[in-house]
Amino acid sequence: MEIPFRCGNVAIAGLPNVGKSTLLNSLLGRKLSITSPKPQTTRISIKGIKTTDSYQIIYVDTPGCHVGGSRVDKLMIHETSSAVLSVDIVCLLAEPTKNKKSEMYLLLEKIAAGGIPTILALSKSDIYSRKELLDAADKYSGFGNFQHIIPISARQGENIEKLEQLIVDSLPISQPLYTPEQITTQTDLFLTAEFIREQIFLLLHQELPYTIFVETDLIENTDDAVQIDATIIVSKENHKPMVLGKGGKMLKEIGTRARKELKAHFGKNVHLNLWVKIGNTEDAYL
Ligand SMILES: Nc1nc2c(ncn2[C@@H]2O[C@H](COP(=O)(O)OP(=O)(O)OP(=O)(O)O)[C@@H](O)[C@H]2O)c(=O)[nH]1
Ligand SMILES: [Mg+2]
Repeated sequence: MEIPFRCGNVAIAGLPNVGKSTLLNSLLGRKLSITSPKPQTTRISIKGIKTTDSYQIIYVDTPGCHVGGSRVDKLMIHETSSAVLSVDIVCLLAEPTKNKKSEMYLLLEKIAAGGIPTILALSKSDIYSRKELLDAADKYSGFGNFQHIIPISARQGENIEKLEQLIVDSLPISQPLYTPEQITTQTDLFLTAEFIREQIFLLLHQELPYTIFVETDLIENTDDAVQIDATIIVSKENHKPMVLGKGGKMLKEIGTRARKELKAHFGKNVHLNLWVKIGNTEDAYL
């Protein structure tokens, strides 16, 4: 008997910094979504598509669910809420011991309201003891009606294939929605700006990265190289020298590191020109 093709949307949801984007990249086997040790790195939902001969999974990496008062916080909550209500399966990520209860409840409430089958993945299993993982599984089983609870480590690749199999088993029988070559619905303009923003998150300290927006101005693809022009937009005059660094050293470092990521993404040499300008960044994601 022929095995029917399965296809569906899967939201990767959870509180900030639990490892959602790292998991997406691990599931896809390539870097698509930016990651950093700072919470609230992901700002809008990112789709990553995995296609095999028998299934297609459209993963939706969501912004960490954080209850804050700013417009960006509200937008991020809206993104995550609509994602967990509009998919076939939710993969809820939680660190065994570090979750802020009120925010976790809010997220669980939203998921429960959708009545969508949910798999709970206990993340970063490489840094927790067996006892902590077992206790967490026990604690969370009382929180919601999970189809499965599974410990994973996206960093070390532990249980990633198993998690994918659990997802595949729950996918609806359906024809693929995208061609096998399509790995995302995000544009190269967006991904390029994200790869640059990632280095800003990794290199600049405290609150500065949260007030910065990156815009890709130009991508020119030739046979052997990609020419990219991008602008880093800062909201305040005094942020400019921080991004530039002494003698332009910081901007150079951001560019060097981003170029490495962009080279891997485009699969060819990248010439990157970066500018810094002052502008309105508050409405950048609205
Ligand atoms: N030890 C360990 N660290 C991990 C693992 N997965 C992610 N991390 C680290 O956790 C931090 C946050 O990872 P992200 O993937 O950016 O987390 P996120 O949930 O997407 O965060 P937001 O987008 O800000 O909500 C990074 O420093 C990752 O390297 C893991 O399996 N083990
Ligand atoms: Mg993220």
